[in-house]
Amino acid sequence: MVKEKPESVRLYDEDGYRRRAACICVRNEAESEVLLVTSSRQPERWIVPGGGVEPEEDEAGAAMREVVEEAGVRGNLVRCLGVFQNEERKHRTSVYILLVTEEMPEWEDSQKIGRRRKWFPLKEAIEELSIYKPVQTSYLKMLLPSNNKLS
Ligand code: U71
Ligand code: MG
Repeated sequence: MVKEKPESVRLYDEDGYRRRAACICVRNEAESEVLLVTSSRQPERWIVPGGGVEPEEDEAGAAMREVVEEAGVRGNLVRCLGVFQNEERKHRTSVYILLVTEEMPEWEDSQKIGRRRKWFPLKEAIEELSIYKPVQTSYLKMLLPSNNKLS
């Protein structure tokens, strides 16, 4: 299912949920620091960079494109954490871990809308998101060491 919006095209899955993709950008293999960006509409709030999947791209490609546009970083995809549903906003986001190798000094959204980026210790990022972004909070929590260890 395809629906036009002013600047881009929104794609929907078979259940009518908008398809999104996002990257949890990590600074090192310990995954102890993550990169958040400011919200487009409320620049004092921090969010996980991501956005709508566009025609003729897959979820992983969309996730990497979105972080280039919104956060100005590139890197290597480490793994997919899963697909996370936001029942209130009716979208589903495929979430990847991206190990960042390059931070561009300027990027599309820094120039267009003054979007900022900042590294947060994982626990602080979870605190930042917990009020306004419960679904993003849920996938960041999957990186906590207590959810991660084999033993
Ligand atoms: C916004 C909508 C919006 C979404 C947008 C959300 O523009 P953006 O990339 O920063 O993200 O704003 P946010 O998360 O930065 O505060 O939320 P809002 O509460 O301001 O309405 O997300 P949601 O309400 O659907 O959760 O989605 P649409 O449907 O208004 O476009 O843009 P998104 O999903 O990231 O898409 P893209 O491709 O523009 O980055
Ligand atoms: Mg977005």
